Amino acid sequence: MRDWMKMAGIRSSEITDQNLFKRRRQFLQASAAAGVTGAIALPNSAYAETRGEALPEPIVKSPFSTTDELSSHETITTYNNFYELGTDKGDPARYGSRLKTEPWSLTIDGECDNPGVYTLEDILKPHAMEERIYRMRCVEAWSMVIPWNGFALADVIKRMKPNSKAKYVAFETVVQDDLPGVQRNVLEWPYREGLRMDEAMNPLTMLSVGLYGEELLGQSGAPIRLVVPWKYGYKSIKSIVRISFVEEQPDTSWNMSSPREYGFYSNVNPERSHPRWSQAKERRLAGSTSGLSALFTSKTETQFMNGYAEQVASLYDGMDLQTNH
Ligand SMILES: Nc1nc2c(c(=O)[nH]1)N[C@H]1C(S)=C(S)[C@@H](COP(=O)(O)O)O[C@H]1N2
Ligand SMILES: [Mo]
Repeated sequence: MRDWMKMAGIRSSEITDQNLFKRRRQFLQASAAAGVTGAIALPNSAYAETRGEALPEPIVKSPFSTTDELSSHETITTYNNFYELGTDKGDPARYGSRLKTEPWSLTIDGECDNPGVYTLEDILKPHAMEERIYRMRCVEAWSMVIPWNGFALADVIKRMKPNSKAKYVAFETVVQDDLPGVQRNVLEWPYREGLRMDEAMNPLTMLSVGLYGEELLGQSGAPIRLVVPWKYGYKSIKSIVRISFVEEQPDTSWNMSSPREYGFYSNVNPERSHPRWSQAKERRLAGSTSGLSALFTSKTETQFMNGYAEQVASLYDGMDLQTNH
């Protein structure tokens, strides 16, 4: 393994996967050109195969969108973190179709007047579909610009009528035992996340059901996930089956596994280094840069709260953001 790979935090297995992936695609393209059909079992990671169903119109464009250059659909759906599907960046795309998303229900419980088990339809129906182009920043120092489709989490929370004891919102991901990452105990399942009530109610916080006008694929957290653009990527929990209104700060997966590295707040902060990676800079995986070629692009400065400070910094007035990281 070469030093620049180590410095970039890349495992050799990822390189192998990326190469394999490219070769598989070339093979598929070649066999398509040669008119070979049906006889071969297509690998799950075949990018051309994996497109979500088109979302119904209208999709309203949000004023919260950035004008930064978009990441490509291919980059967004083939370079992912979703540990239930495996720990390599290519695993979520490879195994995404194994995630069973129909039927899907969401349990809403805890301190609210309208708890219950809701179907995905129940949750989506009253809300206008938006497109919001957000910068997303992973703690591993790469970032993407993603055209999400969905709506404000606040709109769903209001319908559930949380009571005065509801100080936090806790989220859980589905646990499907046959998923390759779930079988290995890399994290304690279910994957858990949480927000303080005012963070959850902030208009930037969204529930997403699609991207680029298409339903989410398994690797992106189908059928419904959280998107919190001013926090590190791991707060944006995928494939949500439970939302709970709670009085105490909830446990979160990464904080449980490594509290020194991952705090509850997880606001993007270039001035607070993660013990293993500086957070001052990032590699933007946008335009023509894909996951692997981005290693050769230069890093850009990471912005405080990922550039969303104007909208959200006041939520943390008076808090020490080094301690409350
Ligand atoms: N359930 C679940 N949600 C998850 C993760 C995960 O492993 N499991 N990974 C997180 C991390 S570390 C990141 S960076 C983002 C990546 O989202 P993306 O693959 O859509 O870019 O998903 C987050 N949500
Ligand atoms: Mo991440």
